Amino acid sequence: FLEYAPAPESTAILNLREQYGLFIDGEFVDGRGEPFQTISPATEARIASISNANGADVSDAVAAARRAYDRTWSRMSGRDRGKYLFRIARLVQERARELAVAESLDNGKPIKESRDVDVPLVAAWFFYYAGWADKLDHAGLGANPRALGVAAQVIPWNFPLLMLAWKIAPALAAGNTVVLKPAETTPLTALIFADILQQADLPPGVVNIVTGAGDTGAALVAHEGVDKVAFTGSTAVGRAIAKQIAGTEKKVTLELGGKAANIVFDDAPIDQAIEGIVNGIFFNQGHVCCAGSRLLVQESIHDEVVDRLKARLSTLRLGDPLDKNTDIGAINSREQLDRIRELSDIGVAEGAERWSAPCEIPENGFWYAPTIFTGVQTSSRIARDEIFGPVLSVLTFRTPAEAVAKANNTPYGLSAGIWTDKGSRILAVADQLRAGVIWANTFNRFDPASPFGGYKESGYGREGGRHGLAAYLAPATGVDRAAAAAP
Ligand code: TXE
Repeated sequence: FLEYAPAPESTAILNLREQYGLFIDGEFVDGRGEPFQTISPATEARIASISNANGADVSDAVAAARRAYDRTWSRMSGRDRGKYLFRIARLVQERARELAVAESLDNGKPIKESRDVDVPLVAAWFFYYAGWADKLDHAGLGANPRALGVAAQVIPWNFPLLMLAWKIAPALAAGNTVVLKPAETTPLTALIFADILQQADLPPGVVNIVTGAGDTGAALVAHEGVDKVAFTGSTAVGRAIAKQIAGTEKKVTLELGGKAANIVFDDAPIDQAIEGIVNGIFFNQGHVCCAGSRLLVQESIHDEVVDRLKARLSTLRLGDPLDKNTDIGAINSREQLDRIRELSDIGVAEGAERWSAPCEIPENGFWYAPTIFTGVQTSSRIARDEIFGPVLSVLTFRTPAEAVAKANNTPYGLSAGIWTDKGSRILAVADQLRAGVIWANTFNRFDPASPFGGYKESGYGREGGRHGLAAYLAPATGVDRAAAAAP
């Protein structure tokens, strides 16, 4: 037998600073608000002090983005913008290890995920949109579409760097400038990314990063100098943002919560399906808006699937996110852990049966063992609310029609999965599902060319692909600025 030898990545590669400033107009500056600490959720140890942007700092950032838009970025050819994006993509690749270690340290996700999934996808997003920068005529909005101007982007903590890439890459390719606010529990990689922007010689003000909590985000979204708002986060905040900007000229895209059904038919390739179910809900500790958090399994194979899931989950290793052997990392914050515990306890109170994988939970930090609920009623909270943690609710169905009805019985509509051997069934079921992204015989696969986004309370607008680019463009009107500015 091979001995299990922990092999943690070292944080020495990070050259961590004691204090991180805001990134405004190409420089790091101190925020005027009270600085806050970012901690490792795996140990609760302090990582660094982070500047807090107040309203005046947000105004400075928006003004810098406006100047950069007027003076440089909107006058530059698409091909030149593309060169900057290619350069950023290559620098992300060169500094991949550092970014992966920083992400796992600050967020709590296993290093093998940040190293093999998050950071490579960040580079892929910049490469993909770099290629679009000089092809905007093909974005589906007719000839010479215009950039919108200054984009305010507010992102969550579950994929800090990847959400940054999803937001910044299409915005810049389309010719917008950006003020981005990372989540307060995970600011670190956005600030290292600012360093990469300096290294890439991106003109000052094209991207500005303001750190802070919800009030910083609210000030940014409300700022009158902003032309476009892109938000990923909770449905509650998404709703508040939509209300706040209703009646203004700002454009908005919202990517909110989810409660995806992962539908497993009795003819599914079962080994593959078990891995897909595990990946669907336990990837990134279930902090995934498109997580397959409701398993809909055909009644005849329910017991077999549940037994096999329990056996598989018993082999997962929970622990140090920087250990390359870790499968399940830390929950991102105490608040999120409390939310998961509360909903999980409600599940028990509502009569479902809870089973948790036999993990040793570290003494410090925020942890939750992979958990499965069986005997779940469709009306129960754990079948309806987004838990956003490593908790799977198992429900059953008998016929494809019942599977579709149950899958759609949710206020959300972000994603879904279908597992079956029959191609015709995949197409028939997919046609009836109200979900923006549908995977067949796989789950949680992402590609920059695929549009991602939801129906119903999962928000509106699409990120990724041509649709994600179009979300940062308007059809040409009057004088063609790009042509007028060209030499
Ligand atoms: O989200 P918030 P939280 C869901 C998930 C989770 C729940 C709460 O169910 O349990 O939301 O998470 C900024 N104006 N998702 O509280 O508050 C905030 O600073 C402008 C799903 O962390 O929505 C952060 O940068 N911005 C989700 C970002 O919004 C505001 C990902 C998200 O935080 C603001 C995260 C305001 N009034 C949570 N208030 C997904 N779709 O992937 C807060 N923010």
